[in-house]
Amino acid sequence: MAGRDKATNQMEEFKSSQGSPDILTTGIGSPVGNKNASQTVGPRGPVLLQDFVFTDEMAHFNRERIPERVVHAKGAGAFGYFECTHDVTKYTKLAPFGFVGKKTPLAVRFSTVGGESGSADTARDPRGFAVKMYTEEGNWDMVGNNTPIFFIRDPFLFPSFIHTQKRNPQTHLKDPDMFWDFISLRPETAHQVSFLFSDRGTPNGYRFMNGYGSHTFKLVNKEGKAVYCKFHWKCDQGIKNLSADSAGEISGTDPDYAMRDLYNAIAEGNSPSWSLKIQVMTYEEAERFRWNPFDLTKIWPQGEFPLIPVGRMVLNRNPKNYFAEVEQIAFSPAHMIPGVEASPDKMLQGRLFSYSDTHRHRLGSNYLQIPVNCPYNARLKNYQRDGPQCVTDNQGGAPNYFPNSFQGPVDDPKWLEHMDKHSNGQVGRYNTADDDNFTQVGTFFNKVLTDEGRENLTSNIAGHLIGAQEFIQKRAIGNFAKADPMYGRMIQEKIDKLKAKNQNTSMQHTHL
Ligand code: HDE
Repeated sequence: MAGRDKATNQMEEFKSSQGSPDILTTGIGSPVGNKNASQTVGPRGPVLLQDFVFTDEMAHFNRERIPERVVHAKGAGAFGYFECTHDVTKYTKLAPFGFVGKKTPLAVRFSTVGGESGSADTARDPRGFAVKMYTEEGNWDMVGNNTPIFFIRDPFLFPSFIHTQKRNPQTHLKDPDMFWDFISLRPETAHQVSFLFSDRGTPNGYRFMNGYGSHTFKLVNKEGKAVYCKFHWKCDQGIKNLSADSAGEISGTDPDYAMRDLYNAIAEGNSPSWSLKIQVMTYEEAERFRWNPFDLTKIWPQGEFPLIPVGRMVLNRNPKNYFAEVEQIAFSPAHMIPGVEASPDKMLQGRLFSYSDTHRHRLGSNYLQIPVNCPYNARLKNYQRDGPQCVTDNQGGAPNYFPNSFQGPVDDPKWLEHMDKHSNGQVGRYNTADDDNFTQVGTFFNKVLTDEGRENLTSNIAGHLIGAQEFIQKRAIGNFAKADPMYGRMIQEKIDKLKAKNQNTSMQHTHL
């Protein structure tokens, strides 16, 4: 129909792709005679237990929901390919980077973090940027965000941090005291909070933002030599952000704004793309670097570690079914393939455990058999068998134990991981709370942001922080001031103005 966008017109498009309707069946495939009436004794009921047509439908409906993701619950997915455009084989043997021109199919899921699966797309929040490449050496996931850094540097703090971003346990409301209490007690959050409250905290949909692997990873080449690396997905559409006001307005008028925008762009053949670049640091450079190169609250300056081009990702297919291909897609930083390995980054190490664990809870222990998760470009052969909802041939009559004398799959030392040396550090619980929390925040405030950016950042923080109690406000402002006294001052001034304004309004109300 004229004037309707592709997303709005999806039902109509389905209709035109069909000839006549198929015959309706139950779950066992048996044809159904009447879909409008349950089987009853007489026209007024009761309903018969023998009515499998009805109970089959109702029992399935009762089980439709699976747990939503504990974070990143609201998201949009798309499919496409990665094309290698530059030779980086001196750094890595990663299959998708095998030769210039090589194409690898992939899936992407973009998301917000804190809101539930029905929440608004334009909320101030980091955006998830998760990529799954289906390579011949297995599925490789890069589960990143649209920011190169994160709030914390020890994974043990993550559950608490997320609790403060979600709902108060009694009121079930978002709680500014909880949010700013945690943020101000853990000053390593200052860098990411500064990104979040700048205009970058409200990107204009998913097509106009960068993505980052964020962590430090290890790349390993064919000769077994390793370097450290950071991944950057540079948006070919250019960066576009929403102002705080328009983000707020859109969350009321079209809470699914980002999802709709991505769907329509792809459906109209307007495929968005991102260029993949890497930064590389040798082991020797890592030893000498003035910051901990494995600290996720910090970036590697591009002046010292320049971006090296690798390839391009193009998204050109929408999901055919949201639940099957997006709700059930299961990303994990632990899904790595030869050529990329974990660095000592504590946050990455914590995530290596967490994701598969949540998938086993959310999707079941055979989650890797779900079509969108299965490594369809690789030859999957192993000794894993059975479990709930096994939907493959369960590897037929192949031996289910190792070692065996019956041609079961064998390991090959050529695929061994890179052997790392770890310095003989002492086992302990190391407090990293004061590991230079402010130098890079100062650089962001002074050098990266424009005057307008600084204004927006400080008014966005003030507008949110004013909801917290005064002692929390003071502590938070004290932290920002450590990055730059002007940063703290600008927030304080805006809070004072807001307070005066609120007081005036309440006085006017008392006069009425
Ligand atoms: Fe996640 N995160 N995360 N995260 N994360 C999840 O996994 C977790 C972190 C990110 O579209 C969960 O499947 C821990 C950083 C994305 O399906 C969960 C820690 C970055 C997605 C989880 C972090 C991310 C998730 C929830 C700290 C960017 C959505 C459901 C140690 C570099 C992926 C799920 C998708 C999802 C745990 C921190 C990105 C619970 C423990 C840092 C894009 O497993």
